[in-house]
Amino acid sequence: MTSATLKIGVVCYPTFGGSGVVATELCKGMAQRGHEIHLLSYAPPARLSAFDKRIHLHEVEVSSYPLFKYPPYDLALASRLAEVAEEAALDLVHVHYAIPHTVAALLVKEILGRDLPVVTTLHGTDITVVGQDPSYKRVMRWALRNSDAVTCVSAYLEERTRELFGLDNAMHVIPNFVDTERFRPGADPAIRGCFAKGGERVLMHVSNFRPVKRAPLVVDAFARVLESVPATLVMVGDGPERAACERRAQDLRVKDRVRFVGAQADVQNLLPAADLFLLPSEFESFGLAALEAMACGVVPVVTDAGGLPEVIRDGEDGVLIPESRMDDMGSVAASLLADDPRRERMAAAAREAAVGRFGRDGVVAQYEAVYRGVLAP
Ligand code: GMT
Repeated sequence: MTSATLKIGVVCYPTFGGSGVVATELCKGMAQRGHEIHLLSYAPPARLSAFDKRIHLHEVEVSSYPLFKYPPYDLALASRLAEVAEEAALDLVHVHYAIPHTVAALLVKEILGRDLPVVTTLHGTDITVVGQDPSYKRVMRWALRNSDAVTCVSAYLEERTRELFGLDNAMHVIPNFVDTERFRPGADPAIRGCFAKGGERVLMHVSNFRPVKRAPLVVDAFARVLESVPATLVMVGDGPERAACERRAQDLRVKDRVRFVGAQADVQNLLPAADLFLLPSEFESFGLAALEAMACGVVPVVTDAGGLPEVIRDGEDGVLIPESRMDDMGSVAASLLADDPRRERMAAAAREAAVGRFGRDGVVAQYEAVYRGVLAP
């Protein structure tokens, strides 16, 4: 069964959040290995840009009814997944982000009454934030115990999962990955020129602006940088804290130096235009956006928290700032910008790390091994 083509059902969120990005990139990687993918989501995933004959998209529609204050997405997903599993004769289902995807997939297994292995990939907030909510915790524990395999995107997340859910099942740590052909150094002069008209430095932040990202701290750090280095800050993405960032930029009188470009599907074209990437998150189970920056040869300056130290080696291919010194993010960034040879050395090491440790093919192969494992008699 090692070389047989697999029919894989994949469930994910379609948004720009990391779990949707990883799921979509993994679909592309699996399709390239010849597998047939059936991707279910409530909208086309943001990163699914080009047509691929091996990737079949199935949108999940949730109908509303006057009685439903909360339309049951999980049931609509389970119904659609059951149809697809039957019609396409799926071999297994891989869900990204446990809530509510794992429960829907386990329900389908019951509905079909046949062995349909369920692989759950935990991404972070499904364990550390949402999963801790008493409204979901017991169901989450059951879902994780009943998955045929559970994978975590970092050793940190595996440890947190064990600790928070008291699990003793085997879990696989499989890091996130980046397509280093698409994400590569070399800024488009037109894009760089549009951010740095007068040759100033470019700092960038990419996120969904959720509170855990602490995006307003990026603006604080940038204001500090401006005290000694002419620069532009590019804020990519959108979400609940974007307005707070805009206000902060106004209050600190740096608004004319900050560009809010909103959510972008082709971040691989923007990232190479940056000199530094700032991510002051409270924690990250992995920090995919930082890895994508590294692949583009952009030095990440991030919080020393969660799984980030598994991605970035402090002082070698990026900078990890301890929580107690977050106020120093601006001065750390300014000193890197003032020392080009050091920054360039780190940028080259960052690219090398992305290619060597987090390249797509090696990681996709690890997921395939998990699939083969759950299918083994
Ligand atoms: O918080 C986000 O950025 C979204 C979230 C998701 O699941 O969509 O991201 C989590 O998963 C990413 C992909 O595995 C990781 O790179 C992020 O670190 C993780 N976010 C957090 O842990 C806060």
